[in-house]
Amino acid sequence: AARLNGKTIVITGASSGIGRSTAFEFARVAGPASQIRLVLTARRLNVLQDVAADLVKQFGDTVKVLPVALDVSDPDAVRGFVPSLPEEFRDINVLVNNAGLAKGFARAPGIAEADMNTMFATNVTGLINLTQAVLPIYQARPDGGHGDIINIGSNAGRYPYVGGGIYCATKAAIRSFSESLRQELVATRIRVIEIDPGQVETNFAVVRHYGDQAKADAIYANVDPLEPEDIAEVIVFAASRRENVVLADALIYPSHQAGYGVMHRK
Ligand code: NDP
Ligand code: 8X3
Repeated sequence: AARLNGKTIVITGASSGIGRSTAFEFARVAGPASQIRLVLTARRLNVLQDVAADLVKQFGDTVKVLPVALDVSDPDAVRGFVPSLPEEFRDINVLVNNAGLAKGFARAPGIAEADMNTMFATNVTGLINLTQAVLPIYQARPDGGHGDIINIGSNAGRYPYVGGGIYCATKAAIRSFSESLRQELVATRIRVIEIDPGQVETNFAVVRHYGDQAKADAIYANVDPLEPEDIAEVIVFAASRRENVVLADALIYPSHQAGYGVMHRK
């Protein structure tokens, strides 16, 4: 898509799952002459370097890829992120706020404070801090500003469930922040886009179960979940619309899901 030509795209949580797939989808849709720049961020730099190498292997060096270690839950790291970018990667056009996680299924009053803090610091304050770090770049452009903020929420942000008190609250907070931000920026060309996936098979369930692969596998047993590519396609579709088109909000389920617990099991 020519609309992506020359763009600099920052993806958080690009070492796995939806974020990783989104990097490949941007490269695929933009095409070989597009000269897009991808800034891939996550905590695990070595994994990002492997993703970058795979991208170059698949798409050649027409896609410029920069892996950067960034823990979004660390406000100082987020503050230092934009100034630390090499100049050719600093003129950001698209920010995909994808890094996020759930920890456990505990119910109050049994919710571990550390889990609560990790979820809020990553999913909410991390996302907001990075958005605030990037917005001035957008606002320096004509017409009040240009650029895309793409926030990955969840069906969990719309329909809270038992054992999801904190995770659901973080995703509801993203939804609320996205809505406010879109209103605050209405006089600009800055697009605020929220993508809310239902069940996607990624490393998400392993992380939620503190690394217990068997419990994670049970979540995806006898269902037909989305693949990360399915969400990546919608993210890149939203970013490659005509500038006056804002895909403000999308809820994406696999066909056998119609709510958190509303799941057809085979
Ligand atoms: P994965 O666990 O596969 O990927 C999560 C990514 O986030 C990893 O790249 C991880 O990288 C990164 N990450 C985690 N913590 C931090 C941090 N503090 N700083 C920077 N990066 C971090 O899961 P998904 O791809 O499924 O998750 C992506 C997003 O999609 C999340 O926001 C999740 O809430 C959301 N989502 C997922 C759904 C699902 O069913 N899978 C459904 C709805 C929404 P690293 O460990 O290297 O830092
Ligand atoms: C992750 C999806 O439904 O497991 O956001 O909370 S869910």
